[in-house]
Amino acid sequence: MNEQEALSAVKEALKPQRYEHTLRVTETAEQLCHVYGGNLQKIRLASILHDYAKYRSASEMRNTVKEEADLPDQLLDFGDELLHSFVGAFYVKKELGIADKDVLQMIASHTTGREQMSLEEEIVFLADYIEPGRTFPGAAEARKASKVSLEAGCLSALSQTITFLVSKRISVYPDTFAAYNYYIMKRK
Ligand code: DGI
Ligand code: FE
Ligand code: FE
Repeated sequence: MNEQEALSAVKEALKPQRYEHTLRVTETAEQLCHVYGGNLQKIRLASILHDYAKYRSASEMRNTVKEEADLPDQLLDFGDELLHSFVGAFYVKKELGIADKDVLQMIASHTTGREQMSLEEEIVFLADYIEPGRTFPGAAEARKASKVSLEAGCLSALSQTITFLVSKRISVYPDTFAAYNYYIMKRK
């Protein structure tokens, strides 16, 4: 599947606002790639497809998790908001025929992050958080940190996500904590 085909597929799957977000994530990821390196073609394809499952119903995604051995059952115990990343990678493979493991991994980890993300995963994870349409308090801090290093950017995004979830008394997925700890321990 080439970029144009991926763009048509997501345009069909997403609402206009979400499609615009997707384009901004792709542009932001490309800019990060120019600074930090990585495979631009894979980064762009994963960015285009990262929110492919955003509007699938929670019940459909939960059923997919139950049926697919590759998707961890513990996903069912955390908020349905995070399902679209893990399940999205599965749908993109099954429905769009994307076989590239690096691209699928970038989609799967874009919401929670994880320990030892690849350079490309870090870029998509961060671009999703700092794209210019993100106006929440804290996006500016993460943008600033992203100019220092990819690790600093990811740490900023992760710590702010955890703080946000805790303030709303929402459960935090273990990968999110693991990613946060990973970047804290990697510092200095
Ligand atoms: O899909 P986007 O809106 O572009 O952004 P995203 O993929 O980062 O999804 C954001 C949502 O995911 C938001 O509702 C918070 C939720 N989320 C992120 N990390 C976690 C989480 N929810 C839970 N329960 N646990 C997490 O660790
Ligand atoms: Fe998302
Ligand atoms: Fe997104």
